[in-house]
Amino acid sequence: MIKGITVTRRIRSEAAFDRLAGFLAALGFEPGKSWDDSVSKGLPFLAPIGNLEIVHAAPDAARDFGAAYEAAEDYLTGQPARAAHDHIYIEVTSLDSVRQAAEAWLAAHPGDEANPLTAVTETHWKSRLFHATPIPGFTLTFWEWADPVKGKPVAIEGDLSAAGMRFAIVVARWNAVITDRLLQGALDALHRSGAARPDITIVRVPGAWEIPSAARKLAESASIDAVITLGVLLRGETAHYEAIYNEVSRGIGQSQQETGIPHAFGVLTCETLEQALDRAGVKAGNKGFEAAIAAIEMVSIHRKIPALKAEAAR
Ligand code: DLZ
Repeated sequence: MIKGITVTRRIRSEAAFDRLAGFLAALGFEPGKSWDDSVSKGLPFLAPIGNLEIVHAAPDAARDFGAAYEAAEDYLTGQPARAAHDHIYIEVTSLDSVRQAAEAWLAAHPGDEANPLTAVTETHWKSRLFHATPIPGFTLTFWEWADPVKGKPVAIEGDLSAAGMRFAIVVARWNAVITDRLLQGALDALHRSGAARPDITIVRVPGAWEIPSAARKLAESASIDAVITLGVLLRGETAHYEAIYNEVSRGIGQSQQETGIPHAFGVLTCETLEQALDRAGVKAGNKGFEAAIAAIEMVSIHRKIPALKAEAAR
């Protein structure tokens, strides 16, 4: 099985070796495990992705590579490089920042190369590049795609605008001193994100145990886009705490899965009242606010996924 690729370059003087190592480290390469024996020494520089690419190019393909490339020699033989692509390409993000870092390093460490850095130029393959020659005869090409998301997975993410979305908030009355704060946090998030008052239905239930049943009824009503569940279970004060908690979380999860309506989970499980207060806006954020934001994001994601499917089908 193929496991990895190592490209080696023999650097003739130790001073040049050290200079190159400093340059590569300054540009963000992660140094690998070095070795040193009586004959030679080596220092790998790692990149997250590597590949072996074979290239066939027309004789004038050197046009993209410019004077620095033309001057480059084969590192092993010291002879002029023969093929335009016999070269190390380093793909980067933020090419201009990498060039700035290279320029700063080369200014601070002047070497023998008169023009160690070329300007950034565009290529015929929809990318931009520059060449760096930190030691004579050793040119590296740094490049990036002109389209910054090319080749990268584009994540689908929900927007945080709640305008036009309908929400139900199911809130337990048990431990109301806490759940009221969770409710205020959730309403704050919804209103700040653009939800309209008539689009928010609040349902109060006796305790956390009753949340799944009300949530399910609302989710099945076809009149809402997401349910936000709010409650507090205190371990010290709740008989059969584990059993109640398991059933509440299972019921909310089941309702979400079986109805397809997003259910945000804002049921706190705490050791003490003080801990619950901290999570309801005193010290550790407001979990009601966070649950409402999650609900908005999930509605947005649900709306985007069918649109993507339709786009893919076209
Ligand atoms: C009974 C009970 C207990 C002991 N503790 C809590 C709690 O910490 N948090 C909560 O939301 N509800 C609690 N309840 C009430 C139950 O959830 C339920 O409302 C009642 O058992 C009635 O079915």
